Amino acid sequence: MRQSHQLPLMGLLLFSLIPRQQCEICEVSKENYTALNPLISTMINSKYNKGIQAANVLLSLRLGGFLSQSQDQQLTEKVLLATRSTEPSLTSGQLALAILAVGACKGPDGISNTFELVRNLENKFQAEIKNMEEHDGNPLTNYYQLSLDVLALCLFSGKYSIPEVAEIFKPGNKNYYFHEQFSVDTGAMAVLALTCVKENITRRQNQTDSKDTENIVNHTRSLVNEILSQKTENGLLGNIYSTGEAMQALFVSPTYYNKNQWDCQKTRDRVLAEISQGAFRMPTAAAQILPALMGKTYLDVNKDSSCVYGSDSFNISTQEPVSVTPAVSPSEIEVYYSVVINNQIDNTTVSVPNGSVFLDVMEQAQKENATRFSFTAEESSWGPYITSVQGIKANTNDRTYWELLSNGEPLSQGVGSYVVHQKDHLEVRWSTY
Ligand code: B12
Repeated sequence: MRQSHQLPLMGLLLFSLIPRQQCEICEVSKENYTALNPLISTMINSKYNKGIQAANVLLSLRLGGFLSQSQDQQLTEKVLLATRSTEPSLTSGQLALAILAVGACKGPDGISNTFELVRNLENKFQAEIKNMEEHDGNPLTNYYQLSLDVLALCLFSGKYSIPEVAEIFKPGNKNYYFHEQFSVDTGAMAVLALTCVKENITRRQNQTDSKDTENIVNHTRSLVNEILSQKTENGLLGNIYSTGEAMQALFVSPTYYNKNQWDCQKTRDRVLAEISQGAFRMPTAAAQILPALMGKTYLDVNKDSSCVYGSDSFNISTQEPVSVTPAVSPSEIEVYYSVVINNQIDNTTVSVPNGSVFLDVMEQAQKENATRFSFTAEESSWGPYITSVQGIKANTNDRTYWELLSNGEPLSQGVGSYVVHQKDHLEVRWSTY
């Protein structure tokens, strides 16, 4: 890390960078907490295929203080167990999430076991940077995970270089974009990470080059503006699944935008409406939206305070979210399915039971013709992720993946969640992001 000897000057500069305005957070009021019940029940009652998928959920429920002591213990053990398994090795972002979750507060034993994990994360973060140097700026994973890495290292006293962070997180870097479209989720996570780094510098009067600090501030401002530019008519920031983390980013950066640039209440009310429509049935989706609705952010992770526990008998709503499938429809539906690789197209028509998801269509097509429609999928925190089709594998070093579309439009859900409709034109397309 570079050293500066101009401490008095630095102090002045840093003082001028401290947020002057009180942060405006529009959390759901206590009387309306029942609106959050579907989220909490989705998370508490979910079955996890891989322990690490519980990290997001544990983090979210700990921030809200919704777990009983025994539920907390169970989830923590699950996450810790996953961090110890060597096969498959965790990605840097998975480990960072585990650190945030396990270290979010001190458990009943009064300790948070993150020391070893943080050392391990320092190495994984370096491996991401090395990969970028060797592969045209492409990390092993993505910038969302690099942001999680920096956030966890920053909150848990891990080692990272401030000049390196200032360099990596420059706005305009291709890793903030997929298909040239700004990724609000990624930008939001980067704002949280950069805000933590800046607060650390300020708190410690860290001997950092003032140019690096200034860069971090400017990067944050620019990312906040990009997030705000993705505001939609109905109040969402990006789409429904990026809105929670974008809200967190805007909560922690109130000095970078004017009050009239964001109607926080409108965003919150839209999200509440979507909860009742069943948009957050996936535990990860629920976990990512809950903190913001409680007025919390990942910067509220406090490794020094004891966990707050709720009661075991948390009143989980038994009311099911409104169903999205039409009430009257034939029991079998017909859909068109294509695999598109550059100019080569393989088409078929598949018959599946009404209410089927995209994955059912892919499985049916594969059953009917294994050569043209073979595929592989890996379980992830958002459900099954398509990793290869016809033996062609997605690769982060080349920024390639299998894109999902319906009627020519990219889907905002995965193959395990998207419910197909009669005569849908489904497509998996070999793409570069
Ligand atoms: C990076 C990213 C990608 C990269 C992944 C490759 C890479 N370079 O890492 C790319 C650009 C290829 C991608 C693709 C897709 N993505 Co994406 N992606 C993300 C992002 C920004 C971060 C994921 C991450 O690293 N998480 C942190 C780590 C620790 O968790 P993880 O579970 O181990 O992460 C892995 C999985 O999340 C997986 N993954 C990434 N996207 C998706 C989407 C789905 C549906 C699944 C099952 C898995 C998956 O890749 C990650 C790295 O291995 C998230 C944002 C978010 N809020 O989570 C969106 C997000 C998860 N993606 C989303 C979507 C919709 C997709 C696509 C379906 C888009 C499409 N129309 O094709 C495809 C997946 C298609 C497929 N093959 O199955 C949505 C999912 C919403 C939902 N309800 O299901 C999110 C939330 C973005 C959003 N706000 O809409 N994605």
